[in-house]
Amino acid sequence: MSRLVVVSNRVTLPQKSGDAPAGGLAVALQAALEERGGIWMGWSGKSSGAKEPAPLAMQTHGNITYALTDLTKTDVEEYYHGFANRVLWPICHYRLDLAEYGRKEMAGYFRVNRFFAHRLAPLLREDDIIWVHDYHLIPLAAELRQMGLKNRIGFFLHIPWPPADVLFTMPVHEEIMKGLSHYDLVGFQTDHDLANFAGGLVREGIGEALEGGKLTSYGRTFKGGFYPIGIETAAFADYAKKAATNLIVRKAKQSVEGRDLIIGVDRLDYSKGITQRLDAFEHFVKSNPGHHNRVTYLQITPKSRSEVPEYEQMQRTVAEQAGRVNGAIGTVDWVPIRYINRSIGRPVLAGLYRLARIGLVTPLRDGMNLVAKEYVAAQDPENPGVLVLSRFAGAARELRGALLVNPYDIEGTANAIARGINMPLEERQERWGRMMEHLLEHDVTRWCNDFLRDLTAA
Ligand code: ADQ
Repeated sequence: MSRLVVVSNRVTLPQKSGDAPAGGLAVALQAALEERGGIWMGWSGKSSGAKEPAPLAMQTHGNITYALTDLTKTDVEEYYHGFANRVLWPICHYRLDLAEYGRKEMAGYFRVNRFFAHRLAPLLREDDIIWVHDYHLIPLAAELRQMGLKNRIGFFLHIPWPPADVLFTMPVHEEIMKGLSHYDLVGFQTDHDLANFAGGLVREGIGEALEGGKLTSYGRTFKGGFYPIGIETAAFADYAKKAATNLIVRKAKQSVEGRDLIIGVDRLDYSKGITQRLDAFEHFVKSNPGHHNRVTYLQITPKSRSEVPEYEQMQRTVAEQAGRVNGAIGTVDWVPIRYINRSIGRPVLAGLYRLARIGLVTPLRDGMNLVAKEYVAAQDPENPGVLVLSRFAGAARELRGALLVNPYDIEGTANAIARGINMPLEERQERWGRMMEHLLEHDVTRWCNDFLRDLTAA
């Protein structure tokens, strides 16, 4: 079996004893690397003012070597905050209005990808299989090919791929599409993202979709596929079951005694639709007086990307909105919204999902959304809760037992909350059973194996 080399913007180092367990994606990639032997390369998260970052820092654990590179401050500003998070992220989430193009940032993005390629190449063997992750590193294969590398290289995009009319507003869209044609396999979360990508190639007159999932553009033939990412379903269900004895989960349970809990868990990001969701909750309470003082909405949202102005602004907006709604509908003995800005370990998170009667997952656009899957996996089969899910999350194409909503439709989402809270046990069990069966079969290990199987065969 060939050695596997994973490249991603950030690397998850192995857990030390006593650490909270890592997320499913990291665990699955580490397992694949351990089995085949391999390297995981990425940015260390550190930056310095030096012109040239320090040499790669290498750590070997078992069969895996972790290769971490620092970046310069300018690199981080231009490549990471600049182009990746202020151009590609909004464009891929259909937010043309938030994209900020700058020549400097675009150049920085391609420069850092070249830098990654130069740091990676000396570590590679001829028959290594290389798996590149996500929007930060789209041009990496082109840079490696330029250096003469013939290895099999696959790419997986964790976020959505937009339709041509959205993508083409980006000045360097052609270079980005060209970058993808240097891979042997390009994987998306859903058939919809793949169709958008193939449609863009055809629209621009630079490529064609052939039989058997093959695509051709810029004189290269490569494979396009969709691989909906899963979670560590069985392990997560187990955390949830065992969490009943956890002190934090017990305290949370006590504190919502006699009320239905609604839970939202998201990184603070405009794509997650948090403000629309708070509006929908407020509308639900106002239009269902019978539920006054009978529901608690817990929104757990660790801050992210605070260096980007839109995110900093959003932190203020959401906090103010939660305060305003609590002021408007709360009473002396009822705080309707609990808004928490911290990260929570997976076993406790699983326990909190299990306490919640409704999992409210309403992104405006999301590649997949793992929270939706975690919420389902955490439920008690005897008394499962209801998933209210945005139709614009990749997960909506799989989780057919959810109540699907349009997150822009505040009243529609409020109605779905009401329907979920009033749903009879039998219907909840039937819907949950269908989703859980799917999640057990399509877990993150299967996702990883499916992608690697197709990459090996590509
Ligand atoms: P994200 O945008 O980060 O991922 P998501 O899929 O929901 O979105 O994953 C978030 C993860 O962070 C979940 O595992 C969740 O449990 C965890 N998390 C969120 N808030 C937390 C908190 N307060 N404490 C602890 N953990 C928390 C990107 C894409 C998604 C895609 C994934 C994987 O945007 O669409 O599903 O990658 O491919």
